[in-house]
Amino acid sequence: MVYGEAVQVAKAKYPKSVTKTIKYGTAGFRTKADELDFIMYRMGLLATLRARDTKAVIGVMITASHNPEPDNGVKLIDPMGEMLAPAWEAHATTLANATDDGIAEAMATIAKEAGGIKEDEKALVFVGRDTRPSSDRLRDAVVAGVKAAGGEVKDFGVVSTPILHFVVTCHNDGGQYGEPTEEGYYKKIAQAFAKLRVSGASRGSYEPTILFDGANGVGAIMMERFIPYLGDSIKSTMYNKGEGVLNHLCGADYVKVQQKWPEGVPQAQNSRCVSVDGDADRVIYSFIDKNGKYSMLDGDKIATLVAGYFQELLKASGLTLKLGLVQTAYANGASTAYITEKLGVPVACAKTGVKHLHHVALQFDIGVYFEANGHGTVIFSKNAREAIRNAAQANESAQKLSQVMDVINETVGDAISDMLLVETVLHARGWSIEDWNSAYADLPNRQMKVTVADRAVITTTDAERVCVTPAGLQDTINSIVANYPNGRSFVRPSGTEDIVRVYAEASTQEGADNLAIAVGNAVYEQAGGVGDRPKI
Ligand code: G16
Repeated sequence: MVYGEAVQVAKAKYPKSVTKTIKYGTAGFRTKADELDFIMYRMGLLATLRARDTKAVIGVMITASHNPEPDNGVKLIDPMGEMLAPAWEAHATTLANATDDGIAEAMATIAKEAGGIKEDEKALVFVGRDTRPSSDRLRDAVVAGVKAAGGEVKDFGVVSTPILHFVVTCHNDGGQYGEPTEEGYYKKIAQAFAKLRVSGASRGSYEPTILFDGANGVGAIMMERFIPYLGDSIKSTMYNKGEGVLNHLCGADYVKVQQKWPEGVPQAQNSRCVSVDGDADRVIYSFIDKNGKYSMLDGDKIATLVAGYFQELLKASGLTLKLGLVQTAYANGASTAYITEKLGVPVACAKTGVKHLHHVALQFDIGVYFEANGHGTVIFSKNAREAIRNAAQANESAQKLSQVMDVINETVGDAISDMLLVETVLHARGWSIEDWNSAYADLPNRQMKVTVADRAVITTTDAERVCVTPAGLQDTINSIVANYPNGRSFVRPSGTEDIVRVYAEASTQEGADNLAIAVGNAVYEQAGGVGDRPKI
């Protein structure tokens, strides 16, 4: 039988262990690690089909990123480093939900719908994994899936998500974007970064020293390997290198959501602390000023810093390229006002998930896209790339733009490359982190999680800013928000955790906190809350 081996191996080694329907979410499949073996195996099968379909290498990253350590997950990477195409997300869901005996039929249907994928064509899949204890075992399941479908695997071992995206892209474009190895990634970015500070690493109020919070995950390992390539251009002191629990009381998600300094990092005044998440695709800055006041600089602050710098370089170079910024509903209202009113850069809003932001950013020549949680990058159209490279021969600002382009990992949000981009802009401006932070003041905000029996009962529209079901919930939210000056709030089901997220902002922190609690309780009451009532 066609794909018969896929069924046999599934039944013998990776039988389906979960009956509930599962869906390819914001960033692939994500749940408790011990429920994932059969899904990993099936994603190995699917990646092989996709590799044949595209006649290119496909990436499989085993990670649950910001989630707690006992969780795990899988994201598939398309040929040019993009997230898996939407039609294939649907195929992934179909294959994950098939019975063991139904695997062959599901694979045959996918092959047919994709226009006739041949069973015996070559297929190569690149696999990477984070540092979770379960990731090793789940890698074996992915490899078994690829092999059962007749494909081959190149295992990159423990690697960050953005590096896996980079090597997939470089392999598929014949090395144009860079050398398709982990070392190739370090070399390309470090060289571009060093060139931008040949005149000295210190400048004005800028000092090239950072505290690096590795979230006890793969980001710490990647950064430690990266440091020798960076030489004197930046001095990074490493914390949370793996001695503690992954993402626990540290890392980008903790710092952003809790608005707290990461544990394990000394509270040195006026030092830049850089926190990455569990697979190093998000970054958040924070610092404590000379008066002991703590501030956190998130993806909005990064996006506005970067967009402002690009605008300046574009103006100075005389290049007429369309620059734009893409945010989500989580973007702080003050950041959107700053970028549109003060900088005059157009802003678009997309649904949560970098795949959505990336898609919208394609409408600009230079598209800066960032989620407030620190996940994002900058992408350049072919036209922009050529115009910048051509102008770089005779124009200093265009040359800088060209070098900055090489510091950026365009394939996906990348904590380490984004950090070096931020450091580049701060250096160019001679700014301390305090100077950067003073560009605009965030509206006080609060995020909250609410547990409900079935988060699918919540559906949204208008880039997740309006709740459609359960009926009446949006009216309740509107009437609560009306009580808070500068109030704004929305709710949406998470695509990575089994919870509903609540976002609230208002003119005071007390207002934002109370708004979040009130809206959280409305969700609890109207959307089937379970367990404890929401609290901060
Ligand atoms: C993933 C996605 C992000 C998203 C985040 C939270 O991040 O890649 O785009 O913002 O999950 O998503 P949700 O609110 O749907 O749970 P990561 O870093 O965990 O892969």
